[in-house]
Amino acid sequence: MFACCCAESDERTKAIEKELHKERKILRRQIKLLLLGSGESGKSTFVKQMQIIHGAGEFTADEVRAYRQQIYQNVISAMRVLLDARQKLNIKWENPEKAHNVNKILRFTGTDFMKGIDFTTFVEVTPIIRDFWEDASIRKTYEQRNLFQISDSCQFFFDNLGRIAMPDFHPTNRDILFCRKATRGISEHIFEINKIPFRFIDVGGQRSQRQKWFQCFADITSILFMVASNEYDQVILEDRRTNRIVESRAVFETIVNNRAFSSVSIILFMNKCDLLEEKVPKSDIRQYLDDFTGDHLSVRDVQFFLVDKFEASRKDRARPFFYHFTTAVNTDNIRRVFKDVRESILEKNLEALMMQ
Ligand SMILES: Nc1nc2c(ncn2[C@@H]2O[C@H](COP(=O)(O)OP(=O)(O)O)[C@@H](O)[C@H]2O)c(=O)[nH]1
Ligand SMILES: [Mg+2]
Repeated sequence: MFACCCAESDERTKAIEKELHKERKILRRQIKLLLLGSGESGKSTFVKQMQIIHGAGEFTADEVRAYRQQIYQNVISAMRVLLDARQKLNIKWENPEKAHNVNKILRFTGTDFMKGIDFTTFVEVTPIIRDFWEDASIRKTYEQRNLFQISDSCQFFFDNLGRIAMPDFHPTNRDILFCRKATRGISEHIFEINKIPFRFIDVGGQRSQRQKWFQCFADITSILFMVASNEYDQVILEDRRTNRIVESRAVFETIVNNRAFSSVSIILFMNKCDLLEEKVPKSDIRQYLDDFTGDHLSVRDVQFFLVDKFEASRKDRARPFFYHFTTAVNTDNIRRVFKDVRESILEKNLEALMMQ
């Protein structure tokens, strides 16, 4: 009886070992990519692109419905910010009559946004929002947006207001890519690409969220570090004082020099190239980063200055350094860049597997 029991447990052990071996094999093959970078750099937008390129290609009906509400929220809260900023910057109304409608927008509170804005509420205020957006004083305020905190995507939504306010508005992938929703906590997304599971870990980027980052540090294949390259003339939301590039570089410095990542490849994404191109001719980088050298009107010079600035924060200069210039809302751009990234990651992973 004793022997029989042993044989049985032997069988079981073997089965468990086989199972474990299989799991380990899958885990070893799995690529785990951690997206890091400060708030609004484009991490979640990058994950949306993965869903479009390597996932279902579109968003589920529930997701689309939620994004529709979130877009209403984006529009109203951006106009709230503009109205508030106009007053603080003391920009005179071109037409003082407009002041009568201000409270119809300012009355929306954080609780309204939490509960969600429904269609009826949204269409009620759409004509007022359109009227404000066409107003010269609000445009003047918007021109000075580096002085206050407003989402980069608001112009896209204001310019598409007629379509968004239609009863049958169905957000397209493009609308969803532009939609802003701050990430809280950690979310994981798995896409199988050519039979290899890619696990993307998206985290909140603001200061209060960053202590959660270390929970995701085990078994990382690569870190994709996002930087909004257009934010050189802006300060961070958290303290409204620190230059956004200075903050982002400081975060990069702690990640890139962290011993836990000595064998992890870190790839820098200099994102928001489209917005950088618009900004460079209008806003002189030398006013904000006085160590700038080169032609301040050249987008290329600004881009390489920023890359050098991040690269210089690395203590181990012998490690390879990878970077890409990206526009995360552009699907073709991300498809091309991620193909490159994927190939280099797989190559490195294969080398690591062979060494085991
Ligand atoms: N124009 C433009 N907008 C971008 C780009 N990348 C991200 N955004 C927008 O910037 C906002 C913040 O992006 P998000 O992915 O939420 O940043 P996260 O905080 O790093 O996750 C969203 O409204 C995006 O649509 C880009 O390359 N170009
Ligand atoms: Mg996010």
